[in-house]
Amino acid sequence: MNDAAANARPAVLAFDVYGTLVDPLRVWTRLQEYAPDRALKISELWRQKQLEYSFRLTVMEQYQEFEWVTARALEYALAATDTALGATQVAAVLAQYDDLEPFPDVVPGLQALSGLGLQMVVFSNGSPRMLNAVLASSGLTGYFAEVVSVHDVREFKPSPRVYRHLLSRVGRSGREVLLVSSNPFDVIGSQAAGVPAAWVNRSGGQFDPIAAPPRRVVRSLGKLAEYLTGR
Ligand code: LAC
Repeated sequence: MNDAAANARPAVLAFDVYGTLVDPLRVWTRLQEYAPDRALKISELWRQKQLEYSFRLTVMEQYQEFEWVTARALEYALAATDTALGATQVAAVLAQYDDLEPFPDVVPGLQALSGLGLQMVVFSNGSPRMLNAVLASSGLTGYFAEVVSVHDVREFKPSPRVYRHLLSRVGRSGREVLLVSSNPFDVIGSQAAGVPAAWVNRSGGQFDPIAAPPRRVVRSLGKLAEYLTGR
């Protein structure tokens, strides 16, 4: 893509959810009640295994809903840290996945982005039920015209099929859409499938060196709004 195309204002912004709009590591607050000495370790391992299982199931062509993947990843994280929780506690921890907090820049950022007149959609590995629940509990539902789930194609990010599904759902070509994600694997997958991406790098994290870093790197959604308005 040449610079003019890369810098053109997109017609659609497609937002990743977990790690971009809401913080999945916040599950540790509930875990803290049950396993205070290792709550953060469990939540990090949980997230890591959740993604690993989604990648592996896609490569094996053995899709399962993200809810199932999330439950199996928690099972692993608890066993790996020698944490024994009862069925009610496990259910309470899993339920917290429907009740995650937005990052502090998300609401002001979405407000600023809403003023730009672009279509805004959600695009996530989450099942439609999970996405509707987490968007409602975090108060974000109203910002988005559509909720696009990979569930429709029964593969997870970063399969190119899911990015093509996004394009077909919004009825646009790749260069008219901008993926907004904090997850480097998502940014790389999107760009590989011909959909430009902006990387929301809140913490100054590292990009994966298996692809060139994106030119659009922002610290917050507010900075993305400034970038898109050329400020
Ligand atoms: C999602 C994962 C990648 O929301 O965070 O799709």
